[in-house]
Amino acid sequence: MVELCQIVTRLLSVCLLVVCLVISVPLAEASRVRHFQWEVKHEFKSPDCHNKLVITINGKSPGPTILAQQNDTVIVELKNSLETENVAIHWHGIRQIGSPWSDGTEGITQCPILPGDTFVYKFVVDRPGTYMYHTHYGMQRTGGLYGSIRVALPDGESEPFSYDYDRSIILNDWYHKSTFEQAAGLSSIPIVWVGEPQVYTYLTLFSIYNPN
Ligand SMILES: [Cu+2]
Repeated sequence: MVELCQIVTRLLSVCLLVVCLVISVPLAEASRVRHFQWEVKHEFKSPDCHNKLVITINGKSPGPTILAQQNDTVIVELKNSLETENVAIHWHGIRQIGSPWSDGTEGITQCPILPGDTFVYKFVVDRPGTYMYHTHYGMQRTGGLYGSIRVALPDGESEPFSYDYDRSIILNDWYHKSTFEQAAGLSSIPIVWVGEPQVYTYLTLFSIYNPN
């Protein structure tokens, strides 16, 4: 009788293990790794027909949109090709659970990325939504170093509302004076103000969301 009990107990354990494996395999496959290689550099651009020095990611400002699904791992290999400036990117709204060193708050969670250096950011996007990333060094945001992160629900899940399309818009003040002139002016005594932005809403539309 005791032996029978042991056999039944072992069989139940094996069954439980199989059930756990069957459940966990699809969960593990559901999240993906989204790998990006970015190069940050200065380039002359004229988004409003006025040529000026802009900070780009892979030739673009705003930078590329990160498209992912909930629980995906995002890896960004960031090369700093600015000639004389450090850089760090903060992923605004991403909780960085278990990855505080990828938060991008230069001087707090990481050393700045020096010119010529590459740093690898790796984090999980654990909540769906639209987020922003931006530089966390000096006044580089005014120079155009930012972009969007869009995290969709996992496959098979849908939002509790309906809509016809989904687009993101980034608005930013756009100054014709350089970030260096602004920074030097703001820290001067008396203060030197470069004036109001030449374009109040620097607008970028992204296409209909398709993370796959
Ligand atoms: Cu922020």
